[in-house]
Amino acid sequence: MRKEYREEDVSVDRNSTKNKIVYGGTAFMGKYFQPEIETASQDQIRQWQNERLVKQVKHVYDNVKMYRERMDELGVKPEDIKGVEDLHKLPFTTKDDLRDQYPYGLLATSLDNCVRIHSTSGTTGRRVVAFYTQHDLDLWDDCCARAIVAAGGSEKDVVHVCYGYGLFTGGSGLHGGSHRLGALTLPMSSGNTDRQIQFMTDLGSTILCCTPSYAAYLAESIIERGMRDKIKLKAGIFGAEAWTEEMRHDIEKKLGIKAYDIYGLTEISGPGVSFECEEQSGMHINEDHFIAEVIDPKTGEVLPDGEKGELVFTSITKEAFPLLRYRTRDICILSHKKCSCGRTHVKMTKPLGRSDDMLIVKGVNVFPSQIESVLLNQGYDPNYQIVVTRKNNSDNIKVQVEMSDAMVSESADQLNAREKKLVSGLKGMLGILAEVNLVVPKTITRSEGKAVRVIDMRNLYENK
Ligand code: DLL
Repeated sequence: MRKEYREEDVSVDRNSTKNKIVYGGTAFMGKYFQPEIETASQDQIRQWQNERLVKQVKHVYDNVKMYRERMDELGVKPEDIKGVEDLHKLPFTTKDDLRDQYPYGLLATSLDNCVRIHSTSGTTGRRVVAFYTQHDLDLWDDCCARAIVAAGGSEKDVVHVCYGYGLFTGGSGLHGGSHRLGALTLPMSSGNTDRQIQFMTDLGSTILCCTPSYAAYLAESIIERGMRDKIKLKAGIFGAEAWTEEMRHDIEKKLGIKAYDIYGLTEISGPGVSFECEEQSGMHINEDHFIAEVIDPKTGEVLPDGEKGELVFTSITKEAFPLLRYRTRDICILSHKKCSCGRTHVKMTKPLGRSDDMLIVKGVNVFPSQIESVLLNQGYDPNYQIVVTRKNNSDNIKVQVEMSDAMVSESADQLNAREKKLVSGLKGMLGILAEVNLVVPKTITRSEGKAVRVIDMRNLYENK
């Protein structure tokens, strides 16, 4: 049934990606990975979106009970959706929906057709899992290949991927994009900085893919080891967490490269939902696969271009895990202004904040509620504060927890043991190491309104 997408997909000949990409008689020599898509007229993009949305809505209505029920409740039938102008009639999807439907509730195809699963970091009881058919992976690879080419990449490059591999989408996403492009791919995964630098110098890595904080750390380590003139890097593709322009300039200067942003989320596929081009001002959203809206997070009202609000995506080509109007909680601004790179797809700003309380610490998504559940499970009251700092480009998370009155009289050994137990509980829940300090009762300032649970001292989001 999903064959239609394959026939109508506008894509370059898969076998020709080792060759020059020729468009309109001009050899772009890799300026775009899929020029006919990336530079299509906005009318053409709208037409693809209309056609694909109509099919997608029917697909989810026929195959996903939750969407069928939601649409029935709203009195919307698939036939009512004739194109993007009807998008607002469809229900939103939230992360809670994904948790509630864990694991198979939102699967829109038979499990036999799926070839891959990814999952978001964080381990609150029910995780968020996303499924992919081979076709979904192919389209995701295309998106990441577009990002690599936009960063100046070609089949001649050595793409050093040190995003984590595994359930996290970072490693597999950029890896797939690099393969699709025909570049030489170094599947390094994260960690082991000495080995990263050794491979980078021995094998002449030219494009670095990792989180911006790891890129900054690598840059420092390379300089410390006196290896700066041994590396051949020319570009970096950094994302998965917020980073500032200052950080970009710092990394660019230290490594002598151009640093490009890349955005994405597991629920929608992974990295490559949008990516930066040579202008380095905003990320082009792959609109042939994802329809983007910006809404007022409080009212759900759709906002016009240029207004700041919560980013919402509808995936229009996904087979296995298609989401309608998924609320990302990322605060952004969209712009259809002409871009000097020639790409026509709408641009989003870097995320300017979140409309929920999710933190990204050491690349891992952390919700204060996860921390709270560990504390409560170990018999503490919910009087705590989370302090996040960044030193030498490395994140540190500290949780201050109030003792009960009875605990105050315990010995230092007993309290140490308590702290250790909390550290290990948090490691199990979050997957990262958090420092824990037990503090005397009533130390943590009580709030008259919403409790201030998180003090994030990193200032990651620029004020716009
Ligand atoms: O972080 C996917 C990814 C991997 C993107 C590698 C880019 C590079 P999740 O773990 O599901 O997926 O986290 C998604 O991370 O909603 C944003 O809040 C944040 N995020 C992702 N990219 C950026 C970015 C991956 N470039 C969540 N700038 C998203 C700021 C980002 N925040």
